[in-house]
Amino acid sequence: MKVGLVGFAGSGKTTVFNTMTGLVAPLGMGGEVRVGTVKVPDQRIALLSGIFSPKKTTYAEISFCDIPGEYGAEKKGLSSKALQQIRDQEALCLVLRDFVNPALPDSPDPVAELEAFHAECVLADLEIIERALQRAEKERTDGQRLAVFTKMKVTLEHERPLRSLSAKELNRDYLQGYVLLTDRPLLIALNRDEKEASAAMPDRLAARLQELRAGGLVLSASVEAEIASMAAQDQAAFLADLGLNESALARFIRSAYELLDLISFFTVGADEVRAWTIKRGTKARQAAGRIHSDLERGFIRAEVIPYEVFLQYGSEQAVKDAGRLQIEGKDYVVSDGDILHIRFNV
Ligand SMILES: Nc1nc2c(ncn2[C@@H]2O[C@H](COP(=O)(O)OP(=O)(O)O)[C@@H](O)[C@H]2O)c(=O)[nH]1
Ligand SMILES: [Mg+2]
Repeated sequence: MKVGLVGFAGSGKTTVFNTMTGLVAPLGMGGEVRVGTVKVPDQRIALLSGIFSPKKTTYAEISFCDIPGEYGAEKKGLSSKALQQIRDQEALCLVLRDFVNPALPDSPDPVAELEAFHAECVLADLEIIERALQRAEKERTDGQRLAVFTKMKVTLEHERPLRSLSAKELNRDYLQGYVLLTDRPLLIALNRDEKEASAAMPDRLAARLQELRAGGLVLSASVEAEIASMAAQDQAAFLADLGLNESALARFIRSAYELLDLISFFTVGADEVRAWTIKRGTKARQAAGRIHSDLERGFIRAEVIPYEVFLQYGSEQAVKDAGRLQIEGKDYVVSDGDILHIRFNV
């Protein structure tokens, strides 16, 4: 999964980036685009790896891209350079400043920052949609295409994000090739002062996030970045001191999976124990395609052991002996934690 960190200069994007990736990119205004990748911690993979002792253990990965923002009279969060970077990102994480930054003249106002960012994204999308509509009208494209773009235009004119439209309301097949900001899944990181790190998201902000169909989490990036640089055994104690029981990375990953409706399935064996990330609702055949296109093309059946069942019996053989191995066809909907073995023939 690729996540782009966006927001105004001085909101703490690079600090969040360092927290998440364990890297030490320099802080301060401006800065360069940076990418860092982290493994998605998963106890289930750790345990399976312990049982199979494979040559290789592969966790799912998230890559973070630190996209510099701007700050100034116009309060522009997105430079044209930033817009280009966003093209590649599957989800955006907007970092909002809720702490006093001595380098900036005004006091924190995260709600205002959110509104400014949203307004900017709506305008950018509207520009694209209006141009596409003009072209479609000139070329007398089919009515369906016109209807899709008109629907989007009206939605944006009401300052609503495109992500608020369901798949039923909006046929996104027509949107391929367009970079639409308000259609990207959005996660808000409310970046706070250390003292407030464990306090809940304010109601007003939480309500607004719901309207915008965005996910949210609260963190104190500068403290978390410090924790991330500590030895593992000291980290838990520091988190507890702050009234937290989980690192920002762990919470971030959970929120992002929820927001994007992602789950994991596993493949196991002597060669490799591996986690694969898919959308909830993915069927066995498409899931097989994540592993290799041959497995999708020549799919015969999936042998499935839910993780809990595997734990209960301790080995694949014991699961089979107990008659608990599930034999599933191409339309089986994969569940979170399924251990899959794909039978195929090409
Ligand atoms: N008090 C406090 N300061 C922070 C926090 N996060 C970042 N900062 C400080 O804010 C300044 C700007 O942070 P930076 O990550 O460079 O912001 P960016 O411009 O969005 O990348 C730095 O001096 C950070 O140390 C936070 O959670 N609390
Ligand atoms: Mg920065």
